[in-house]
Amino acid sequence: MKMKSIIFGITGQDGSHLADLLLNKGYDVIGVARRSSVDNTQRIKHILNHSRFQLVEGDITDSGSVANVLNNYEHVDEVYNLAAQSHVGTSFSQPLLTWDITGKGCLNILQHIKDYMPSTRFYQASSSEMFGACYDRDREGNKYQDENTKFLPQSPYAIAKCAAHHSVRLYREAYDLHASCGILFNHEGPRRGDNFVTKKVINWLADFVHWMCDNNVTNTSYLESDENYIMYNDVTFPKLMLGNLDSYRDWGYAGDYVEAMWLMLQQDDPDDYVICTEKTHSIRDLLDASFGYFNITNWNKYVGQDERYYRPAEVNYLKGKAEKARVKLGWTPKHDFNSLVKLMIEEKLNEKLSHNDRHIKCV
Ligand code: NAP
Ligand code: G4F
Repeated sequence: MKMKSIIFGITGQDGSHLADLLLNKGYDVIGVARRSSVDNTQRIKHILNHSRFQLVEGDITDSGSVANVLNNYEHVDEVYNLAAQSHVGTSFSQPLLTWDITGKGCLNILQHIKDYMPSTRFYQASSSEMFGACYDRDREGNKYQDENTKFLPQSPYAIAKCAAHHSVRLYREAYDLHASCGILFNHEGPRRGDNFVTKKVINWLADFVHWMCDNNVTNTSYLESDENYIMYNDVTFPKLMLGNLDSYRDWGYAGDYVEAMWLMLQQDDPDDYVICTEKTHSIRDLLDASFGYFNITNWNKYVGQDERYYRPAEVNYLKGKAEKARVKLGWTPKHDFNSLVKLMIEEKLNEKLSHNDRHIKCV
């Protein structure tokens, strides 16, 4: 029998990858997108006309809207809640909005499932941000987080995610719902939002190498820099401005991680799983790897730091342990950090080439 799924957060990075995966598996997919004054379907353009895909309007902060969407379909097998105000920095300037979307939004969906569709399986997008300042140590003294690590959230975003996470656990235990949480560590890719650090660095680099080409800069040693700009003769290019360079993240590829979401809902019993690569890298490592792709070793000359990009509280160290997912789901990531950076750079360069029909000959 054909499977039917509903994805909240369809227009986001993960929503688009999950839709690709489910359509490939033969599912009917209903994607829920909120009303927007501009087109927000960039990441799902390629499936908009798919015969088994349907896009509907809905907002998870509005319980009536959630009910309208869910009531419209019979025999829904799986509901995935990927919708969130997902930017940690933004959650400090918009904490209440973040709470409404990222925390309460999940409860709006859960409550409806409990009351009207209790046999539908539910996935919640939990986050490694929930660990915040907490980690455990293995026998060798190495820090890690897994399903047993305590939560000590360091942002309004993480607090909202903890509330949603505990709501799912409670509804699973109290009402016997098949509801699972994926505690996903950072995952990226070409569809990543522009204001997350990986994509920000790679977008800037692609523009920078094009600027060098356009100005016939054949050797970076000809470049000068001041606090804000990179200079070549009388032309300038703005430096890459970042915040904290000393935090560590466990970065994986989004395309690999949506497979784990689906696997969680195929298990007989619902549960929570950490999904990660088990490797960690600092923002400095990210700069080494991405500038290194273009053989630029001294990125310090091109990168500045700006207070605006620091957060009032930081998560300094994330490195997961995915043993449970490996053993129970049979899940392992296919991409590592270096292949992820390469993939993101090459996709970005291809995109620029197809837009501008230009060649990067000087790097
Ligand atoms: P994303 O690109 O920011 O996508 C978030 C999605 O939520 C977008 O489709 C957005 O719509 C939608 N949304 C926001 N507010 C909404 C509302 N009120 N009603 C309905 N939809 C709304 O995030 P992502 O990277 O795909 O992440 C997916 C989920 O996993 C999120 O819950 C995120 O917090 C969580 N997560 C992500 C990571 C990661 O590293 N990517 C790690 C752990 C957990 P618009 O397009 O209109 O903004
Ligand atoms: O790329 P980020 O904004 O991701 P962050 O804060 O780790 O959150 C992402 O991963 C979470 C999972 O752990 C998700 F739940 C969440 O939804 C999101 O997808 O920042 C990564 C690190 C931070 O330490 C930040 O302070 O990079 C640092 N950073 C330094 N300069 C910067 C910048 N981050 C951003 N966004 N922009 C900067 O200029």
